[in-house]
Amino acid sequence: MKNYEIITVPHPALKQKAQDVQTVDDAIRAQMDGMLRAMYDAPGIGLAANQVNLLNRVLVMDLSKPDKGEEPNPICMANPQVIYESEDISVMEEGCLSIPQQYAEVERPAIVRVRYLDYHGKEAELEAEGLLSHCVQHEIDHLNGVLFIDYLSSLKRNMILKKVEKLKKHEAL
Ligand code: GNR
Ligand code: NI
Repeated sequence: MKNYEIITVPHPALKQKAQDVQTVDDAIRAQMDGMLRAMYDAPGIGLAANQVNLLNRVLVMDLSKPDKGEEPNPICMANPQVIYESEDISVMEEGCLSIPQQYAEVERPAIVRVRYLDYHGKEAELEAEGLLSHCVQHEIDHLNGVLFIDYLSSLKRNMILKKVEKLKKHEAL
């Protein structure tokens, strides 16, 4: 399995729009496996292709808590599309593996329904609320070149970008 490195801001791939995959073949499945590995290692609850410098519309998530003895519950998506979003808004503190150690409250539709191709290339749907809803929207944003800091004021965004720059200098992230 390939070892994927997670890129951090200001890498240009994080600002680019990823392209649909044609079919979920063995190469895409290998990518999903490698992304899950990178996500579990980080650790994080989601990862989008842009974050490993690949510009196809693939994302992975797992909200299980292995430290609490829970079984893994990986969710792999290709070509995800939001087909419903609630009027209701949810506010939650978000973080991002590509913006290390920075957190901010983000407002999103509380409930979304997403249509996608699963690990086997089969069409599937997921209705999400709570943390899963924030996570899947955060990952789909990545595929569109959007980061959670893009929802903040430019003052807050620039503060966060400067903090990450400092972190990278001091810890060689
Ligand atoms: O690990 C992650 N946690 C998280 C928390 C709240 C909302 C979204 C996320 S996704 C993030 C991993 C990541 O950067 N995915 O792109
Ligand atoms: Ni992220």
